[in-house]
Amino acid sequence: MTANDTLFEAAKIHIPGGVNSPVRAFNGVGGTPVFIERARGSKIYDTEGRGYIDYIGSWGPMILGHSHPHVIEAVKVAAEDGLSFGTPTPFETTVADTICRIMPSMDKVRMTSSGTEATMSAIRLARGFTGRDKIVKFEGCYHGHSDSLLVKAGSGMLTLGVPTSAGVPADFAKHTLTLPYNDPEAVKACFTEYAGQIAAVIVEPIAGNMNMIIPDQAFIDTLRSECSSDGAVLIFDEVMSGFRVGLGGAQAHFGVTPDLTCLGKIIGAGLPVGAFGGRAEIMNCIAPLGPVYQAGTLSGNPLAMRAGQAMFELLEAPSFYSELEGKLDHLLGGLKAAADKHGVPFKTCRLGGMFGLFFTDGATDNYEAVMACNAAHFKQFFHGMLDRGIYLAPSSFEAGFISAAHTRSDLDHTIVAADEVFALIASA
Ligand code: HOZ
Repeated sequence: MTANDTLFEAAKIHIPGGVNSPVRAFNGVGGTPVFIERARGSKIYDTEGRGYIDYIGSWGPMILGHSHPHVIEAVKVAAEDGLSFGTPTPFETTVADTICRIMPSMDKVRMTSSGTEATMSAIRLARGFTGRDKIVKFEGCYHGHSDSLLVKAGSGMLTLGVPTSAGVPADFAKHTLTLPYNDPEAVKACFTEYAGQIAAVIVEPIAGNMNMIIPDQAFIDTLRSECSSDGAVLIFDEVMSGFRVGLGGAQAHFGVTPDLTCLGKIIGAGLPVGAFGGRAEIMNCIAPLGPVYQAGTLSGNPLAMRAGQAMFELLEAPSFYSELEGKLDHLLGGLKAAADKHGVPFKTCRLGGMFGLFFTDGATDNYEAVMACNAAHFKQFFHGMLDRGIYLAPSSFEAGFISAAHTRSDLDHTIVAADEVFALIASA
């Protein structure tokens, strides 16, 4: 038994499954999760000091790379000033101003402690604003783990093969209408059937919880037009795509203005935080201004706010995102060439610093297509890469992330490792 195995056995005694979030458990790929002790730049290190080139980046927020000195300094200064006050702070205002400037769809924004709280609160707000109960979500999209959103969900739910959770009362789930992703006709038909009853449509405008899908412009445009004509609230869940696919997120990419936007861990540079914001008319319905209650002692935590503001200062550098894209073009081009060399069906996609890997030569544009990818090839690829010091998400349903700290040498090392692993897959 390795030292890492021993850690996992110890963790399982008092932590269900040994993990505090299911996608960490390696259920989708088999084997023992690697216990990480520290991280710097593009790398994370296990308890025996072995380094891995990290393409998860704490599921998105480490866009500058781990332990970036500018962010760490901000956190150190903030920690000296106190960890939590439960009062307003000037730092919340600074971050709110920054977010609303970068994403002009938001007149106002409310901080939370996680993306789950952001989406849960946005749904409640949409229901309170419209006086309607039904919400629309899409198959394979994951919006955190509040009850009404755990229906046909992605991420860990897909990894575990249980897209609808036990413990969600049928009375809650009956208000959630689930439609196929990237299908404008299904959206139109739903609004015809449920005209005047839909409070909100919530969508990952770039899906990152069923691998990565960049939907058609027509799908996003249809969401906007149907919500506008029916009086429903359009909610973009940009917990994964926000500030990752580009500074202005998916809404800037598509040129579509949602009514509400949900953000997550990236706005605290990796510290626990989330946010939701949007049109003033809707946001003014939240307590203390309006009747929709929403609260949190740790919301807008001063460490998270000061870390986030430090990160935003660097994200706004003119070439920040084009450099990420250049790195991903090199990486994904190299992976694709290696797969082709060995005859392994393989495709990639990317936007900004976010990417998807698909073991298929078929379609990759909706939930069914992703489910049809070769899961056995992914497992072999994941473990082969892990053995070679490359850390990918332990599920074929999660998007990958690159950071500003990834070097050309990291990328080339990854391509060389992939070449070896594709050769093994081809010979199996
Ligand atoms: N599901 C998120 C990533 N797609 C966060 C990871 C988690 O659930 O722990």
